[in-house]
Amino acid sequence: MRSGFAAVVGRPNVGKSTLVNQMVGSKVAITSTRPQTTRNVIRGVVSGPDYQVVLVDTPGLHKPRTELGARLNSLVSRTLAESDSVVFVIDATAPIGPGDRLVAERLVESNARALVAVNKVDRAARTQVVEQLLEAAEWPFPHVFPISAATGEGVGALLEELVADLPEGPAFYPEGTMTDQPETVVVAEIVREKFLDRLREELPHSLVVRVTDMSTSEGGRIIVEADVVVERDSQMGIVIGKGGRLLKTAGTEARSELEAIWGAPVTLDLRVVVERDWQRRPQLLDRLGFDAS
Ligand SMILES: Nc1nc2c(ncn2[C@@H]2O[C@H](COP(=O)(O)OP(=O)(O)OP(=O)(O)O)[C@@H](O)[C@H]2O)c(=O)[nH]1
Ligand SMILES: [Mg+2]
Repeated sequence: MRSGFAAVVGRPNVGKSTLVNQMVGSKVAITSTRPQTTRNVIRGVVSGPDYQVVLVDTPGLHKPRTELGARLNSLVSRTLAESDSVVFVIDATAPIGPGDRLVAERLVESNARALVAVNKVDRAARTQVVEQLLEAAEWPFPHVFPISAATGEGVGALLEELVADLPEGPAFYPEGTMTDQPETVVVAEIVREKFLDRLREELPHSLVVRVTDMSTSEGGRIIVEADVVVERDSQMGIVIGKGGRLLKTAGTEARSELEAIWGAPVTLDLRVVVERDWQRRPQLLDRLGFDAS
């Protein structure tokens, strides 16, 4: 049996979480068109007859501007230090830039044997993909794979190489496990996802969701209460939307997804609250579950 932990790293928005979901075969991490969607380390488990790879999805590495950003970056460093291997994801639809080079440098510094995944080939021109592959091949990493995390193209070959690189070891999770996240976190993330693509500019970053209560009624209905936390009074109205429309649409979508997962009726009670500048305040970050390094 081969087993181990593989960190999935890269700059924001390159498709790390989409890749983890594709490899696990189930949605364990939320995704969006907004950079910095992922804000904690999420483990997705891929089990085969003679292997278990624990993929560790990480927040996109970036130049931090807030206390939150700094905490997210140090989370990535710690994950790298604890991993057996690394998948370094870049985006074929945009030229390799300073953001990607920053990640490459960090990987070289930490002596990681990274597999480079050139992602989103389904949306890139052939010449663009070839150019990226050539450029990525100049980094001192052993393999470069063209993939599409969205369609699954090339993902099998990447997984095969990842497994071949793993040390001999036991399974870390029981068969059938797909993620290590507590249910309240999964629920909060699903709710947050429904807002992300609908919000503009800085607002996606200002949003955090906290499940405050979960219970099951006698009839088997699951009742979830959650706070949708923003940073400023002015953001409250935007999140609620005209006549409550945005809150309602996002809430309905989240509720349907939860009903599909649980196979039970769900009541989702969302409350919008303001916690001023939570991204910059260490105590609030602690309370919202973002560990300090
Ligand atoms: N066309 C296409 N789109 C993709 C592919 N992979 C990811 N995307 C899209 O790219 C966007 C970002 O994907 P995510 O998986 O959230 O990216 P991420 O790297 O996890 O982003 P952060 O968590 O913010 O660092 C989403 O809109 C995805 O649907 C792909 O292979 N093809
Ligand atoms: Mg992500």
